[in-house]
Amino acid sequence: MEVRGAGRIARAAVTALKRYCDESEFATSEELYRGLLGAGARLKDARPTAVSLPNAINYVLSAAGRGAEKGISLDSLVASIDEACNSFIDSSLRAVQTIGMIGAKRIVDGDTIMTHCNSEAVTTVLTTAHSEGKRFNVIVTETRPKYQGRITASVLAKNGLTVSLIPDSAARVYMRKVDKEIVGADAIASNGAVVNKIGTAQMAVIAHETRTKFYVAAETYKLSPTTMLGELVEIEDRGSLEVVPRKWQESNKKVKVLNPAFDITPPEFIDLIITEQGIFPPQGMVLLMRELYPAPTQKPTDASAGAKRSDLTKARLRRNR
Ligand code: RI2
Repeated sequence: MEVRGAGRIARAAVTALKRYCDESEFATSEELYRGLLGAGARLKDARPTAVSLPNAINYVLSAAGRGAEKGISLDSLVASIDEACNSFIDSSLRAVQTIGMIGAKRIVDGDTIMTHCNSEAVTTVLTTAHSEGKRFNVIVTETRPKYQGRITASVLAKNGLTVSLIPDSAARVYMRKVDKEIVGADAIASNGAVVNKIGTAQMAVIAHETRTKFYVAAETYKLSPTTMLGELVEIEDRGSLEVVPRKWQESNKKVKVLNPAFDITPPEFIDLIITEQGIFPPQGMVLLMRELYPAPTQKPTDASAGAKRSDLTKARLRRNR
């Protein structure tokens, strides 16, 4: 939880792989590739829900795998891994900026926007709209138990936006005044369901009830290709001490404190998903996923070109294993 936000987690993992290659000593390219596979597996285990993490790691591993298969020298392999890492990071940062520009078009003067948790994609949409001269109000839910809403509120206020912070439990009271709810995503399933910070799904239900627009802002490397095979996204369960103090728990041993970190918003409660590739209804996710990822049973067709492309989203990423 030191690195927060699915996009930042992906970039941090890729940076770790780059350091692993640059700072470790290997005798041969095979040894480096084997080591990299192990490091990638450990990193993937760190946060099970954010699909951006395995997608980013697989992007680097597949570039390294192609080099290793060709039997290139150790120096060349290190160089190609560095190139893949830089390419991912650049594409990720560019994707967030593009989402900011596309999403800002959805905001109009006088809007009241609600958001939940802390999403870089969402804050970029809001700060971009503000920098374009639009004036609107933002309501941020505090996002228990880790209060990431405070980070969002603070970032937006420092950028000059008008912000209110409310308890999560007050969302229904304020939703009637809200024009658009915009949230981020940790993973998007092929049916358009969105996995995001716990509490998102209930915001979506309330938005639905009040006919408030519900938008998701997310980079396409948050698409989960294995959901095309019917696999479910694993929801991370976190410790009880994020919810209650140790002293309270010790004096209430019979109470089981539960702390799921994410929930799933079904596609019927989502109006639009804003990506760097454009805006889609949730039902369009499966088509986008088919375009960006190879069919589950088929080998990537242009995998060798993937690592060289500056636009990551145009590359055929190896599917998330
Ligand atoms: P960006 C965060 O999870 C939140 O759930 C947020 O909505 C989502 O990642 C996407 O954030 P966590 O990593 O990638 O804080 O848009 O557990 O920054």
